[in-house]
Amino acid sequence: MKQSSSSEASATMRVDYTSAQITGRDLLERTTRIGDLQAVFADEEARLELPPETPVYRVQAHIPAGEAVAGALSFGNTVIEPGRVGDEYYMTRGHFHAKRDRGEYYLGVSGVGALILMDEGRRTCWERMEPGTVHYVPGHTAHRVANIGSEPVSFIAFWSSDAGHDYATIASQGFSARMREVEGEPTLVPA
Ligand code: PAN
Ligand code: ZN
Repeated sequence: MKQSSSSEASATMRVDYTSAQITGRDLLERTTRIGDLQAVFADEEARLELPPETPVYRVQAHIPAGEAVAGALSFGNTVIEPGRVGDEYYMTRGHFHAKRDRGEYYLGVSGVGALILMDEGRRTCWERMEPGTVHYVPGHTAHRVANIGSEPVSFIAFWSSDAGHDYATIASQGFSARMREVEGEPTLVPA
């Protein structure tokens, strides 16, 4: 009788590296629309002029161990449509991780994006995201992505399952700078 065995198991998930679309089971999916983004963009009047059902970004997430297990990893995608609210590019809501020391990787898949990073001293910088770029979001750093191109922006993210998302701090204090179109160029403008 054999003491041990080995066998090939097939991967249960796949990623399309042209669109970041994930297929497989146990995927959470969420679409965030203009109507969900109250007070996120500077020009609230311009936001209210857009149809509230307009999709801004969608996320797929695979969190196999749930969100409470230290050491477990999750991954997902984000696809942000091109567009602007006033002169500010469509972007994600943005957050700190609730467990502040948890970092994250973002991998650019399609389109041209701006990863906006803000540390706890409210120092803000940005990195251009393009197909193939790799971005490390350190702990203690708020992060959001703006679509600064004319095609959808997509990226894949990997994070600690127990990181948690603190949206409240950004909702009350915002980022210290915003990605706006200034003279035709994406520009990080102090808020
Ligand atoms: C990402 C983000 C995703 C959507 O998966 O959750 O880009 O952005 P908001 O969560 O700010 O709406 C991530 O950073 N996870 O930790
Ligand atoms: Zn995050």
